[in-house]
Amino acid sequence: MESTRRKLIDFLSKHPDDFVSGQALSEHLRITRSAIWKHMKELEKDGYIIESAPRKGYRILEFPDKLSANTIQWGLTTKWLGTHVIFEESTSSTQNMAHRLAQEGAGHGTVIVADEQLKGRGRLNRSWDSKKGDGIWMSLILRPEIGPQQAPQLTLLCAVAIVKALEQNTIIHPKIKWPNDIFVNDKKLAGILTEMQAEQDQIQYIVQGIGINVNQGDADFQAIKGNHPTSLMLETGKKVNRRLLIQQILKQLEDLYELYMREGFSPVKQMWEEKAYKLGKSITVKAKNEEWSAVLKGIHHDGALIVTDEKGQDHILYSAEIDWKKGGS
Ligand code: BTX
Repeated sequence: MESTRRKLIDFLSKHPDDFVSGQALSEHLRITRSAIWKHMKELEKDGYIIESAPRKGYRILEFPDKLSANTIQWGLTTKWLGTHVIFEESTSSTQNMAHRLAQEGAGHGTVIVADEQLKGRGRLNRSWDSKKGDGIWMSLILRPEIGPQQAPQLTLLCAVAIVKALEQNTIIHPKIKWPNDIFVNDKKLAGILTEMQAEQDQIQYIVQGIGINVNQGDADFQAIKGNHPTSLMLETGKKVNRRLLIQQILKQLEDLYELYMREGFSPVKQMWEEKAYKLGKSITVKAKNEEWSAVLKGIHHDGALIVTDEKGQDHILYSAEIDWKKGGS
């Protein structure tokens, strides 16, 4: 049933501006025309707006922004990332769900998406505001064959994939703030939370959380302290379709992940540095209860941050907060 609907969407998507006749659909899918009609009605329940015209057939007028496991999977062009999608209207955190599912054996590439998180979280247990219906709140289960010390590279890889998908889908050109944030016009648009379960030298699984503000307005951000938050709608002036963006992020992520597995971190490092926020600029480093000024130089081959202090000495930082307000440009 579901695979028929998926084929139906795929077929109609290939003719975005034209009507496709009931006869052509029925021949392509090898089902009756009345079965086609019933499937169209089901698609409308999932939020598709379908125009049907006598003697012409059907065409999709609008793809749904409404998220469901089906709408995320239909039209998804990945090979393994998202072959299993779990969708919840509301959950405490997709990270928690992903950990539970991974412990129960969920496979590499499982994707968990929620329309709302009641206890979304960022790094160091900071809270992540996850308003209903307006953002992308999702976690991926990955089982990479890499050492635990390489896991931070996946945060950087994920950030590059998100930026590429945003550039493909919108007019903005976001930047990546090490280690896990996406910024646009000096405001925080998205964050990544990579959590790992490992034993000795082996990763059991990684849960990669992605939070992107999509259609919030200014009023939605009043309770958020710290960096100025922003959304895609605030930056682009129009609503952005979350389903399409999720599909593009998953596709970019899968492609980059495969490149990383084939060629290592080096190509990802290069792409990351091209999109890096404040590269070559003055920043403030906050680490181990100290604050000092430095210039952001780049990332190390293992994903750590390289900064140059005021005496010209390079430092490799594995965990630190970077800020730029006191650091000047
Ligand atoms: P982070 O620790 O870099 O950012 C958390 C900080 O960002 C908060 O302390 C607050 O100042 C600010 N903040 C909170 N909510 C927002 C928001 N919506 N937009 C901008 N700034 C905000 C970043 O952590 C990693 C976030 C990952 C979120 C995803 S959503 C899906 C998955 N599930 C889950 O619980 N977390 C991840």
